[in-house]
Amino acid sequence: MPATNIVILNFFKRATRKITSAAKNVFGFAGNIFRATSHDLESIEAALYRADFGRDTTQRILVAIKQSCKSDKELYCKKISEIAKQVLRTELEGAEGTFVATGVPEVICLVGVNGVGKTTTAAKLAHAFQKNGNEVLLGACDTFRAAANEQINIWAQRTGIDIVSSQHGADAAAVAYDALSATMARKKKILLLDTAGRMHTKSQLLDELAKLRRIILKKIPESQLHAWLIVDANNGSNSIAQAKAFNETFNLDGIIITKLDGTSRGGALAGIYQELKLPIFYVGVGEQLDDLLPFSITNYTDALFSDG
Ligand SMILES: Nc1nc2c(ncn2[C@@H]2O[C@H](COP(=O)(O)OP(=O)(O)OP(=O)(O)O)[C@@H](O)[C@H]2O)c(=O)[nH]1
Ligand SMILES: [Mg+2]
Repeated sequence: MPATNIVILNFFKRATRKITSAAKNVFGFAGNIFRATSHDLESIEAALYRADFGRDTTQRILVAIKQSCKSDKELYCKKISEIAKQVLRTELEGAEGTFVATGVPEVICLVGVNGVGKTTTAAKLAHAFQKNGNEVLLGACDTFRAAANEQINIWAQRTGIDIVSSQHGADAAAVAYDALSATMARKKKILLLDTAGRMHTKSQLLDELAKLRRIILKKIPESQLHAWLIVDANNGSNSIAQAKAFNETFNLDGIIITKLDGTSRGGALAGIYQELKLPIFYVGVGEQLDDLLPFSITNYTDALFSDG
């Protein structure tokens, strides 16, 4: 079957407003520093580190600013913002993820450490896919946390999306298998699996994910199984270690960054991409169903370096 782009979500009107407000937290202060001290590289450097840009990106931005300073002694905040924006855009080249379906059903497994927003993102994605005309089923594979089942079932009810869940303590891989069987029987296009939060340092918990993966691959080809790491923007560069550990277990093929609406560390996104080179499909910008935006380099960098 030829590859069909099944996800073209047009959220851009909301994107600009939402990410701009996220960016005020991230870079409101940096914008001010740029404005007030246009030649004070130390302040600019400190601001970049505070926003969690990490050493490499920070240094590349500083080098670019210094080079421009040589030829232009009267750099204004706006110009510094433009230089930083340009560096960041280059760093993020290729980071915009586009989800392409190679067959039916596609299975997307959401993984990540505790509390990053997996369940909320599962609901948001299900809602967005469904709105786009793709029939979805939710699989409640967090059988570990007592209230998890109830939480995702409430989302399923609110969105009117089919769900397969089991008892607290059940085998998560068995739930995934049942959910996949139901997806096929009901001819749904996408199965979204919510999984339990697990520390990336606990190999036993990661082994459970490996089992889930093996079970799914008994029924569908590898090209139809996706694993997206959910990363909380507030975790900053710690997410890189998480991503590496999850990647070893589950061959990650994408990332979603949540909580960009309330973070002062949004700069870590660049470092995460540099390190992993995994496409960023969406960003979460709030707790409601529609607070999920396709990742856009232009919107993100504009917002980070806006002086508003
Ligand atoms: N502000 C904001 N809050 C979010 C976002 N995504 C999720 N949350 C909130 O983060 C908290 C945790 O979200 P969950 O979806 O339960 O996270 P989880 O990864 O499933 O948690 P565990 O299953 O316990 O590992 C909830 O209060 C969500 O409403 C986001 O993009 N922005
Ligand atoms: Mg959860």
